[in-house]
Amino acid sequence: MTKKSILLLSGPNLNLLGERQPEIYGSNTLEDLVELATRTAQEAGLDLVHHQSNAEGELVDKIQEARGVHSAIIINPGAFTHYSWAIHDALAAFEGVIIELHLSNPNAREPWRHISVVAPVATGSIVGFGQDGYRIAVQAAASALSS
Ligand code: CA2
Repeated sequence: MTKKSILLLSGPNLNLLGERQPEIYGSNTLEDLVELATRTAQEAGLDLVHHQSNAEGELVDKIQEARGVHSAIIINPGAFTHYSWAIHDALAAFEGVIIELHLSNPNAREPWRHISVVAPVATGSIVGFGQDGYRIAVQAAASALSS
């Protein structure tokens, strides 16, 4: 049987992690977080592919291309979380497990961050656990895929 795989998607500005605002997002770089997620996936017997983009259309393309290829999508959509109906619609067309992931807890921040247009089409959301969220999200995807 072929190995199941997870697509990890990172939205705008997450490539700047580790450079600014460590009090909100921690001091790890995106590379550190991807390494943690990859290691956790390997422990669960899953492959993991990562893609970061600052462009909404590129993220939509990656979500569309994931159909029939990846079993789960873990997505930190960055600020697109709060208004991208294009990402919402693309995720709604994906038949596998979808996990929304945030380093911070947007619900405890500015009011405009309290809305997520991704949450309604996600299997579940993991927010506020900092870097641990990347491990927890992969474990949650692995568990959902095995049930
Ligand atoms: O908490 C999260 O993971 C967020 O998705 C991060 C987004 C934010 O817009 C969401 O509301 C919550 C922002 C990512 C930008 O990260 C930066 C990191 C360092 C310097 C500047 C931005």
